[in-house]
Amino acid sequence: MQAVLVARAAFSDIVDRLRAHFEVDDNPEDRVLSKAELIARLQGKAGIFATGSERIDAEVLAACPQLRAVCNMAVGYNNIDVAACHARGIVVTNTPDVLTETTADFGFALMMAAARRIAESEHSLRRGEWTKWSFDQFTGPDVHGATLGILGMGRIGQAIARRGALGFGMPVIYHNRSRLEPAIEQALGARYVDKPTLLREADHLVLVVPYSAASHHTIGAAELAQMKPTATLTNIARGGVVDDAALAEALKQGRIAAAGLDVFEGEPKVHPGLLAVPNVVLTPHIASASIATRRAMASLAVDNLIASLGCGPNAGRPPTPVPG
Ligand code: 8YV
Repeated sequence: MQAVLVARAAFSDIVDRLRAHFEVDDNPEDRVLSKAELIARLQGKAGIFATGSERIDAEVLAACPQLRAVCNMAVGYNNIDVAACHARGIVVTNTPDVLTETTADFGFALMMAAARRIAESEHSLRRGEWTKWSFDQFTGPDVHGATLGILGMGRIGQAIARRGALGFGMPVIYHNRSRLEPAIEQALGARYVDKPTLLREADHLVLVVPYSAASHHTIGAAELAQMKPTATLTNIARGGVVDDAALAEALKQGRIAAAGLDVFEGEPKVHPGLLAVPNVVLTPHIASASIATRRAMASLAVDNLIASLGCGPNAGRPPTPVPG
């Protein structure tokens, strides 16, 4: 029987489906595995159910020659050296689609929380600072009718565009590696613009681009300087897409109004400059964390692992492989 590693303790009823096909090391103590521990635990394993946090790089692959499948419970796969996996004939899978709407909900919520100062005002209330109503207390920019800017117009970007255009009457502008089909643009009411225009015109800018060397620090000091001082920035993409130090400084100086961040460079550590400013809403990478969606992601990762290792009804045809 082939053996697999479930890198973090996931829903036991879903992980149990693996036991029909494999010997399962399900990391019951739910330890976050260091690279050395990951390599040690992967010895003799044909596959891994990864969570997006484990770095599966050339060093890990070289040390784990029996590995045949790397199945991420995440739509992003920047934790995996896909080219190195494919060069060794290792199948890589991710979990697209099942998290799109939930993640878009959260991105929108984070944008609204930043604009309407929900976390900042709640913290103030808890500190006992609400002594009287005042006309300008915690005022912020409107969301409805404001221009929604989206950087990265994949599935999640489009789901955010739909929310903004249809629910909140927002003109939508976007920038993406490739332009959408005119029919899709029309259905979303979204206008393609270049990046400088996006930065200049967005009232609320939401980042949904995958992380890669090319998207590293896509938003840094120079880009923040081009944004409106009344604008908000929301990052539900990946830490590293934004230069967190530059953003902390821009928020401190009031160069933009506010930010909503679910992802951070070096998470779970958060840049101290971000922790020190009030005009940012910080959440611990939970954009996909609805109960139903996390279960759907785990289930798809399990289906991928079973099929990638030649078992089950879809043997050899995992539902959502990462293309080469
Ligand atoms: C996950 C994510 O929660 O899907 C992704 O790319 O960032 C999140 O939905 C995280 O990667 C852990 O699986």
